[in-house]
Amino acid sequence: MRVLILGGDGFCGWPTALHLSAAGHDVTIVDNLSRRNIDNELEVGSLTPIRPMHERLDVWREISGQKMNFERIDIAREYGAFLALLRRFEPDTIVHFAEQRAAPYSMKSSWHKRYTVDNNLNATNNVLAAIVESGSDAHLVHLGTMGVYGYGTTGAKIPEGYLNVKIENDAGELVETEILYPAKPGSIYHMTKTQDQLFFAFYNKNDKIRITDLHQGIVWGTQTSETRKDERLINRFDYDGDYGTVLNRFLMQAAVGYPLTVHGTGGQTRAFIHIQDTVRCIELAVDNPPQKGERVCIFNQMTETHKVRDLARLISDRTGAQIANIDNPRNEDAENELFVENRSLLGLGLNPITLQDGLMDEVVEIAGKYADRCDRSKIPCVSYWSARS
Ligand code: NAD
Ligand code: USQ
Repeated sequence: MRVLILGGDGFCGWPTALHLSAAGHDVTIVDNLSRRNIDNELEVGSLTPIRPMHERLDVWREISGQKMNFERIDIAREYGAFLALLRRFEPDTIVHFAEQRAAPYSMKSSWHKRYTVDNNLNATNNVLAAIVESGSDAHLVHLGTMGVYGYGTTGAKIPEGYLNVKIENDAGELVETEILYPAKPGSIYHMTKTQDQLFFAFYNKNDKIRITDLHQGIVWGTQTSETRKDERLINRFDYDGDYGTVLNRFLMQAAVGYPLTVHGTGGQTRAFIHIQDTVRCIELAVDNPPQKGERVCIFNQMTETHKVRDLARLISDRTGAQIANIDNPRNEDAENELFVENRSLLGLGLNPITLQDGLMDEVVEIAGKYADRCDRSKIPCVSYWSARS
């Protein structure tokens, strides 16, 4: 298949591009390198020494014999260039990662809120509009988030995107219907993902675009079987207070001797998936497109749930790291439960990697190896959801 990877220079996009190329697909990466520019803005960098895009592609060609192309396009702003690429490349599948993905970054200031909304909503709408205008029949696979469902505790399992409800009509009868699960975003970033869902529902109904929306949990780990092949293919590792996600941050903090930064009581329950499973899930989605006319296919892409404090305890017990409970910079429930339906991807053949599989040790090892690249002053999360006096 010809596959376009939008956001293919990023943490999930790069290993996915490698994995799909290794599987024999003809892959072209699109990225505007905004994530690397945000590193410059925040004066921080990936803990791992990621290489420039053209070096990455040259090394991959050298060791695999597979050629991937790269197009530097801002899909939120350069609509004409993206449309021309769709016409030229005629992809069978488009995998869309190209959004600003950090909740703390999206809440830093009004500028960051406006940038995140502008970038993410225009990126998704441009992709959909270009598919229609080019007459493409490409299957769009989008990386969404578990965060669209919110983190309240209902006691019920969160379904895969849709909810059956009964509404009382004027005659007092109960009418059954199906709706998108009510959106409950916890940050401006998560809010853009809830809006993406409406774009997908509309273009799917109006233009019959085939769409798979993967509601992914927090990704942990850094290496996949392809990125491990050569140090120059190494994936990025975000550890700073804006982009670092909780489990990778704790593993890295343990490696450099920094007390684990548990927000509040650590009673927040979240969904997790290892990066190797991320690339496998995307491959499963690419290989199993919906039929023309089928509603948007929504899969919950996660393999396990954990409370933040349990992760901290687990890592502390393994490594001897200290735990520091700090004031929560976010506006979120201090405690929540989370039960998630995830049978679709399991049914397609996903064999989940879990925290017990020894991969945590690999992350600690990598973090230890590159510890001298860590700027400890960038570890605290200083993006606040509400103004502080
Ligand atoms: P990332 O920031 O590392 O990668 C995103 C890539 O998209 C970057 O390389 C960036 O330069 C590019 N990009 C952003 N805006 C663009 C634009 N307008 N035009 C072209 N390229 C653009 O993020 P990631 O962690 O790889 O996440 C990828 C996707 O997966 C995101 O949409 C995110 O919401 C979703 N997701 C990530 C996680 C996670 O834990 N990392 C979890 C759930 C969902
Ligand atoms: N947390 C800590 N200490 C830290 C960092 C985070 O206790 O040092 C807590 C946060 O307060 C939060 C939880 O850990 O309760 C998760 O935070 P996170 O930064 O790991 O994840 P989040 O902001 O939700 O965002 C990440 C990705 C995003 C993706 C989302 C999936 O950055 O792109 O959409 O995970 S999900 O969480 O399922 O919505």
